[in-house]
Amino acid sequence: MFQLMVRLLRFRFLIPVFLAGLWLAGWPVMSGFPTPKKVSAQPQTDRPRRVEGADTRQAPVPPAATQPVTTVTPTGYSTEALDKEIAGRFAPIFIQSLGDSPRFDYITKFDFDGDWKGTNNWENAANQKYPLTANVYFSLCESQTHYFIHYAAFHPRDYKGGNTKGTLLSELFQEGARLGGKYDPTGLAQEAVLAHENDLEGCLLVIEKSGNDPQKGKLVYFETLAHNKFNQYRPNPDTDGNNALLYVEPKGHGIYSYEDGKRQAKNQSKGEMRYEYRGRAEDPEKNTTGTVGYDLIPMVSTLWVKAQGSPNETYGIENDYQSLQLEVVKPRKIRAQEIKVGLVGNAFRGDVGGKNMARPPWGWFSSAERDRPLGEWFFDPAKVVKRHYNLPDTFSLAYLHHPILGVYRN
Ligand SMILES: [Ca+2]
Ligand SMILES: [Ca+2]
Repeated sequence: MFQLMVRLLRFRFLIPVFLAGLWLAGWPVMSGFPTPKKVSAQPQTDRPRRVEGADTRQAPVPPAATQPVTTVTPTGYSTEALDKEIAGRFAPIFIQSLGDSPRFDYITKFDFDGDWKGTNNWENAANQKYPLTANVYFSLCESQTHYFIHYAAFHPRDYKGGNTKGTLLSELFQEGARLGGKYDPTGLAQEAVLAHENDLEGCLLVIEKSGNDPQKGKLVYFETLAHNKFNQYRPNPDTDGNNALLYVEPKGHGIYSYEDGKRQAKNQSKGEMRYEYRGRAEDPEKNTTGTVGYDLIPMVSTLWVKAQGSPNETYGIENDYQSLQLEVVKPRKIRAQEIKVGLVGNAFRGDVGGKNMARPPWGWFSSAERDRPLGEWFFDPAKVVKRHYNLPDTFSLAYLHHPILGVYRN
């Protein structure tokens, strides 16, 4: 007890520094955007936000297996090229707002610096010898009636709160947490000002199938992730078509549906960059048109593979997802199947502005639905979308293709 008192006294000088930091950061002025074009979804409780990376929940123990457990085989399957083609056909357009440091707002890949180490990305993002070529991650699964495609945009830095000030504040928060202090009773300050190494944000597109020809599919719903909350939308026929038009915040990189108007534009200090899928990864710093072509990278053979066998240089934290219960389409019938996932890395290794602060899509969660199993939005999007949009039973929950979980179309 005496030792604890001594430690607390030793760090008491941080309190005024921390309060001054909050004042410098302009908190609580910085907060998330109201969401445009929202559809009525399930009632959502207004719970305090939490910082990315702070979630330590375990997936609940699923019911007993009804079918033999399938081994997850993350790499190499025969229709990889088809999946990329489908993901390319419906690839969103990202309007990336540019803040004070445009280079840190360019969408790129985790290994932009030639390695899979997470702890040198903050530093290497500032090194001009590494081009931040335009890449977006994707993962596709397919039910009887729909395609579900997750897209994820990586940035080496989340610099909300500033490149220096934000990290200083983050470290003060970490120190506060280490000492057991409750310096942020609302939870809002953490989300508003924390800068950190590595940043992955994204969206989920729902495509209604028309027979087996992906070209005839139609975008019917999409959801985005911003500030630990999933936002639900229906496509706007004037702007979205089959390719959702998305707005990516500067600095913190939360994603929303794009709104034409001043509200989103007021946050950009250096204009914006339009990212369109072109099947090649262009360099925004060599671009003079304001539109840059991006390439798609499958998560299944990159981020997902690296998440097996963590902790490692890419992932600093793992989570035991245990097993999932999904409906899987087998020849001529649908079966409930238990699929073992087990230990998987679920926070990228990073050490600037706090440890392991950014998460891959299976680590994303919504503060509005904290009672749901971690990773459900990624692993079982059919069930989540059916719930969010109150869809009828004609919306299939049975997967015929889910390569991340080792389920492949016949
Ligand atoms: Ca690296
Ligand atoms: Ca972020």
